[in-house]
Amino acid sequence: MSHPLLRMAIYGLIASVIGVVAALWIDWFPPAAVQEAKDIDTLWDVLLIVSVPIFVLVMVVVIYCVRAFKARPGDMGDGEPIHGNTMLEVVWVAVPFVIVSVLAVYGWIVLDDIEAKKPDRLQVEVRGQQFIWRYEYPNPTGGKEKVKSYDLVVPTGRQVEFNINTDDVIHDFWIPAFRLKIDAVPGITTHWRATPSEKGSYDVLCAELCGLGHSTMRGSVRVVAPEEYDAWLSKTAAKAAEEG
Ligand SMILES: [Cu+2]
Repeated sequence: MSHPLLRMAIYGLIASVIGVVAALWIDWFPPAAVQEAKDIDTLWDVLLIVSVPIFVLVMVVVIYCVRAFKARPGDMGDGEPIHGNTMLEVVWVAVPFVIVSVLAVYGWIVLDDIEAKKPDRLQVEVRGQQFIWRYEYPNPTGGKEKVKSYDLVVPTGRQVEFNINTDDVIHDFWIPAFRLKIDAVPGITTHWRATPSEKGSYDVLCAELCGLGHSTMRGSVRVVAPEEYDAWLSKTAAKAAEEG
């Protein structure tokens, strides 16, 4: 029990267990509103489970070294010369390499999975401008003219593809309840896809500092039943036609 390595291992284990439990207990995200959220939240939990013990390991070694090797009062001598430890260096390069590689592959698989395009997906154009979001929907009558609105309304059970543009500076289209965000960059169109599953109203935010009004660049998305979406779209299209 008195061997420093054993003590460090025991303290580290206890701190890791407490840290992982605390990290998993925290509600990091708002309630989820899309099917993809489950995989994303699981990925997040796995990252926490892997990274908390690594943080604890580093802190335990640092705290131990600070306590065990601090200079005694009046000790003006240099530390012992060290020539390195090849085995240790191989281990501390190889282990992180394996951990990061495995997590990268896992993250890539999840991203590939949730981004898979569904053939019947709904295309919604998103345009950012200082300091508001605008949206364009496919015309319900099949016409070329898009239906424009400042409201974001999407149906449940159907993949939505957001095609994101900006009229001025860089913004970032973020719906925390959908777990996804991407920059709106002048001159290019960026995308993300999600399948709304829970009816309700959720925040839409700009996640890129875009000017003085950045903090006011927020709105909401309404997730509704497919029939309600169709009715809303027809009404909005009719109103737009009326106004010319
Ligand atoms: Cu913005």
